[in-house]
Formats: sequence, structure tokens, C-alpha cells
Amino acid sequence: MLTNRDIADIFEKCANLLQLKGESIHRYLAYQRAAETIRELPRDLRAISAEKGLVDLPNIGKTLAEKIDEMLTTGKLAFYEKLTAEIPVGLIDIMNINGVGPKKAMLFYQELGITTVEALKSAAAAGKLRDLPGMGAKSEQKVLEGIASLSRHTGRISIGIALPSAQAILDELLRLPNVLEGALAGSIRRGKPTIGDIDILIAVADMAHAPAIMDYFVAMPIVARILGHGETKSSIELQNGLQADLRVLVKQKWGTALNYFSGSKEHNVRMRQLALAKGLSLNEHAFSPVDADGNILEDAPKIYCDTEEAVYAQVGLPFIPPELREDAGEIEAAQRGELPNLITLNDIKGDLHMHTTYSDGVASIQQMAEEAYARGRQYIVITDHSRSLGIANGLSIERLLAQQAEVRHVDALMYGKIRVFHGTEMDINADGSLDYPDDVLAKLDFVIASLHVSLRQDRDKITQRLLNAIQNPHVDMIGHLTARYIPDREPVDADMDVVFDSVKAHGKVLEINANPRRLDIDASYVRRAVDMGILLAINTDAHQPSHLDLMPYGVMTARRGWAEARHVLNTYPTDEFIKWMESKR
Ligand code: DGT
Ligand code: CA
Ligand code: CA
Ligand code: ZN
Repeated sequence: MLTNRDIADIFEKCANLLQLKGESIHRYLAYQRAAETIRELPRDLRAISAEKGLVDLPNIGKTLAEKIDEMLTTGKLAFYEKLTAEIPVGLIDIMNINGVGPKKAMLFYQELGITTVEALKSAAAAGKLRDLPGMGAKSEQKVLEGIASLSRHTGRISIGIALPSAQAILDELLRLPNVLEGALAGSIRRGKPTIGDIDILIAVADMAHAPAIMDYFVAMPIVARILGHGETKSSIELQNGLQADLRVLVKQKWGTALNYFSGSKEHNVRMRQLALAKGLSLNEHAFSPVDADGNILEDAPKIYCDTEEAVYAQVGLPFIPPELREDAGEIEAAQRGELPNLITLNDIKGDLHMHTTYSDGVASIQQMAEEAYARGRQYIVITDHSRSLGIANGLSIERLLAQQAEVRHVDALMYGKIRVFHGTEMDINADGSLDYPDDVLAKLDFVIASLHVSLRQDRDKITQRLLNAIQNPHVDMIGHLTARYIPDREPVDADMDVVFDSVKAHGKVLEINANPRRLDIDASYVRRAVDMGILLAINTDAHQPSHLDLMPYGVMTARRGWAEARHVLNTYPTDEFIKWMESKR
């Protein structure tokens, strides 16, 4: 069964194929606009068709309505198939390469029979394009660059890379004259672990100030390539391959624009539905009154919102934090007045997982304590690797006990500033055994058990290893439960239903590892833990002092999982954390 998106995609491809054929602009734009209408649609096309309402949609006339019905009933479109018989669909990808376009795509096809990006790449590399009419060595090089940027963009980028570079750009823009307001929007603002592109918004009092801001943006030293340079929107490719979009708008529209460009698309769809139910059409600019058929009443005054609070108030909702905006129940919770009181970075009091020079860290116990104190932490736990993890210089029992003496010494030195506790990040061995015996674990303040080796074992084995750790009375927390590594290491395969049940039954803590390469457990598991009443902890797993600054990524992940401060162990004040540890003895 075709979805709205499938149908929009087919229309989009028709538009592209018509463009390749050299059809008039109004002909292919009709398909393009229809595709856009369908992408924005808050309702299922099937339902609209059943009510005979297709022709009432913007940009959909009788012919296109018939084509939609054809796709809904047959799952195919004869018109599209006829087009693909004339023109290979592979040319669509080629025409969309930066610096190619429909005319050149057809030229490469007709002269050289090129129908795939791969074939185009080889031809360009072999110098076969430069002699074609209208081409030269320079435009051939451009094609290669276009293909290279294509492949750099297919992979999403870790928020740990995207957020600092986005923040640096925003900070520069905020220093420009006439900038009233600025923010990061899109998936970065929602705290997603990986980012497709950076979205930046800037507000000005008057659009006459926009060109200077745009000119500055596209000329920044970190720009590798300018992808677009306009009055209201510009796009650049950064040296690190990320794309950044900047939009400049008048302050009057700040609320609607920030809301729209923060997304998610799914959340936006729900917001538009709520607006429509109140007789208003909502877009990035304003709310516009509509008639009973949903057509905008051009004479009626538009409603502008310069804050997001005002946008939500207009549809009868309280402000919804960006991390929740995934259409995952946040609208309903807001309607019931039951939005969670999300944890913030300020709630974090301690950090329960970090490494020192005893294993694979670069700083001493004392340095880590000083650095954590400088960042406002009230307590930390020193948790170096255990004896079997040779590559990380894991601690023998003797070294572990010697370390305990040093931890106690540093704790005494730092007394009144920060408390320093002694723990371990103990390996769950490949055979399922734990890396220290119980009598050693009993001497520690806080015990983490983690998977580091044999991560590709089958589901039963991994599940059993985790259960062995969870069932040990001395283990307090499971570190980075799934052991995923972004972008290239998949989570372990375990029966997480069974694992979570066991964590709950044994009163264990699940870590949210804040390192942006891990973010483990992820937001969906956080939400499951919260729903089940499992206690969480957000830790940096710092191997050097600067890693102590990674805490915000863990907090974002917790927020995306609907966690409140009370769900997170290291929000407890020191005395309550000590009481919690004592209750586990
Ligand atoms: P990304 O960049 O893939 O990590 O994810 P986003 O969410 O940043 O998406 P992006 O950059 O394509 O667009 C930024 C926001 O703009 C998006 O979250 C919602 C809004 N937006 C963009 N295109 C559309 C659209 O076609 N429909 C709707 N409803 N919203 C859109
Ligand atoms: Ca984005
Ligand atoms: Ca974008
Ligand atoms: Zn670890």
C-alpha cells in the first residue's frame, strides 16, 4: 500500500523526469508542487480520496487527483512508468548533483550512455567529459567535486561534532550588528544523537539588515563551499563536510519560525492539525485564518508570534521542550497537563564513571577531582578498568586496593569541596563471569559492570552475561548497556525485555553514557526505564579532564527519554547518594 510519502516521491520523480525531457517549467512544477502539498498533508490521502476531497487540496487539480486515485487503487502510475521507459531513473540522481542539472545529465546520457552516479564518476575521472559540447576541464572537475560532496552528505554526523561547530558559528553571528536574536534549530536543538544538517536562525528588526549577515555567513573561514546565498536563506558546506542552513527573519516571526525549523516534521504536522482545528493555517511565518474548506482568508489579519510560548498558547498548549518534539505522545501529554518536568544540566550533582592514569585515562585521581570540582560537581566515583582488560591497562586486585588508599587520601584532601569515592568499571567477561571476586567488590563504594569484549556473541550469550552482572549483589550499575559506538558499531544483540525486567527486579541502575559517540542507553531505552521505574545515572566516562564537559549530551538524551531529575541517581545531593550506596551494602 502506497503512503502519502510514496505518492509524493513518485510525483517528485515525474517532475524530475519531465525536467530531463525538457518539458516546460509550468508542466513539471505542477508535479513538484503537488509533491510538496502531499508531503505537508496532515491526513492520509486515502481518507481524503474516500471523501472525494482530493481536488480541494492546494495544487491538486482534476488530472492529478485522478493520478493519485490510480496510485491508491493500483499501487502504480502508468504515466510514471511511461516516463521511466523513455528516460532512465538513474538520471534523476545525476541531475541533482551540485553543478550538473538536467541538461548536462541528458548530455552525459546521450553522448556517453551514463545512467548512474558511479559511471559518471569514472567517466569524469578518466577525463571523458571535458570534450563534450559545453564542457571543459574545469566543469569536469566541478562534477567530481559535486559527487564527492554527495557522498560526504549521505552519512549523518555525531552531535558531538555538529553541536560545537554549530555553536561556534552561532556565537559569531550573534556578535554582528543588528542581530536581535539567534538560535540553533532542527535536530541539534532536539538533541538527536546524529545530525543531518545544521539549522541556524537569526532575527532582525528589519530585513534590510539581512544581506550583511548572509554575506558574513558565506564568507566565514570554515566554509568549504557555498551551496546557496539568498536574502532569507543561505547554505554552506563546512570544512568538516557538514551542511549549515542560515535563515534570517524579522523578530515578529521569531516564535513561529523557531518552532517550525526546530521540528520535528512529525511534531509540526500535529501543530498544523491543532491550528486547523481552531480555524487557522500555521506555517513558519504566522497563523492565518482559513475558511471552512481550509483556504486562507486573505483579508483576515494574520497572527504573529514572536515567542514559541505564544505559538503553543495559540493552539491551547503549554510550551513543549524541543527534546520531546517527535510526535511521541508529547502533544497528548501537553493537552492533559502532564508534560514531564525534564531534568536539566543544573540538576547534575555527581559523576559516577571516570578513568585515571591507573588504567587508560590521562589524568591522576587528584587532577580528575580538581577538574570535576571546577565544573561544579559535588562528588565523583573513580572507576578504572578491571584486570582482564589488558588493552586498557586494567587493574589487578593489588593495584585496585592500592588505588583505594590513594582515593581515600585525595577524598580527605578535597574534603569540603568535593567527595571522591572508589569504584570500578568491571568487565563482564566473554564467558559471563565477572572480573573481580565478590570479596573484592565488597570493598568498593560503587561497582559498574560493562561489556567491552566479545560483543558479537549471539543473543542468548549476551543476555546471559548481562543477567549474571545484574544478579550479582555487589554490582550497582550497568555501564553503556548496548556497547554501541556511533557511527560504526551496532548495539549488542540481547533480549532487552528480559534484561530490563531483571534490572528492575534487582534494583540496579542503568547508565546513560554521555559520551556523544556512545549515548548509551539511548532515548528510547531511557523512556522504557522511566516507565518501568528503573533508576538512571548520567555519566561522562571521562578518560581526560575535558571529557567532563560531555555531560550535556547525556542530559539531552535523558530529556529525549522523558527523564526527570528524580529518575537519575547522580542528581541526589551527596548525603542522599551516600545513603543510597549504604542501602545497597
Ligand atoms: P536532520 O537535519 O536530518 O538531522 O533533521 P532536522 O529535523 O534538522 O530536519 P531538516 O534540517 O530537514 O529541517 C529542519 C526542520 O524544518 C525540521 O525539523 C522541520 C522543518 N521542516 C523542514 N522541511 C519540512 C517539511 O517538509 N515539512 C515540515 N512539516 N517541516 C519541515
Ligand atoms: Ca537539520
Ligand atoms: Ca536544514
Ligand atoms: Zn566502558
